[in-house]
Amino acid sequence: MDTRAELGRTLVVVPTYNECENVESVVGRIRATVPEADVLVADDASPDGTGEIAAALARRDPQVHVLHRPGKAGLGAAYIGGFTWGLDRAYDVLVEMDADGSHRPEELPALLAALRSADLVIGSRWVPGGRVVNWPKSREILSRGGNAYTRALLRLPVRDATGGYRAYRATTLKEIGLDDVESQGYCFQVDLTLRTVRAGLRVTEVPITFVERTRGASKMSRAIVVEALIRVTAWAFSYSRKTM
Ligand SMILES: Nc1nc2c(ncn2[C@@H]2O[C@H](COP(=O)(O)OP(=O)(O)O)[C@@H](O)[C@H]2O)c(=O)[nH]1
Ligand SMILES: [Mg+2]
Repeated sequence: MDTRAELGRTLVVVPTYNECENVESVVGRIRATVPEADVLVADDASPDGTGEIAAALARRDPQVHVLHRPGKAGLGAAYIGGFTWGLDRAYDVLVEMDADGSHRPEELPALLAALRSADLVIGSRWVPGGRVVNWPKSREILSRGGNAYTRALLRLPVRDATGGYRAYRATTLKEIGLDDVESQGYCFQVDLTLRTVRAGLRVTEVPITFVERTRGASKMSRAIVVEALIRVTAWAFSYSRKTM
């Protein structure tokens, strides 16, 4: 499907930290599935050489780019860097996609199709039709529980506010503003969802099949979970004070 006519130019931002076994495969799958879209690998100076592999891919393909960042600064900072790079170059659609194969590039056309009548599309594990493959029960409980807590406290009309497979219109990112976003892991996703909803913009969830990585290691940590818990709770209280 050619999305250019209605949506304009698309940039898929893929953050990487030690994804040497995954980066070539995910970039190849994106390019094969959505050939009109450009790809930006946002690498935090991965010690395993991911940045150099991405640079070699970029030399072979003018639609692949690399943002070499100085060191590991978290997922949120990598996305802000990637989005800023894309907005500076006048892309109309900015996509978030993990490098580890969890977010299947083959599902990107469905996200982009939904963006025609939305300002943010979230690839969702927790709407009917969404699934998770190869997750231990503990990760599922954490994600479902975290999302239930977030939805209840922040009154977000979204089932998968922590999901990181997303398509934003450039206009959405400009309107919500990225300069003062400090949150990192899952919290980054909730932060941008909250900003989009509070700006009165349209958020749509599209069911996805999330496939846990088979190569490389997860960077999820206790600190990322604790950060999300603290910030979500703090946002709920600061907002209710403001609206009282
Ligand atoms: N640039 C950058 N990418 C990161 C960082 N932390 C995680 N990532 C990437 O973000 C994506 C999701 O991370 P992952 O470890 O799979 O988290 P999980 O899916 O929650 O277990 C992967 O593509 C990672 O390589 C970071 O600090 N910097
Ligand atoms: Mg992952």
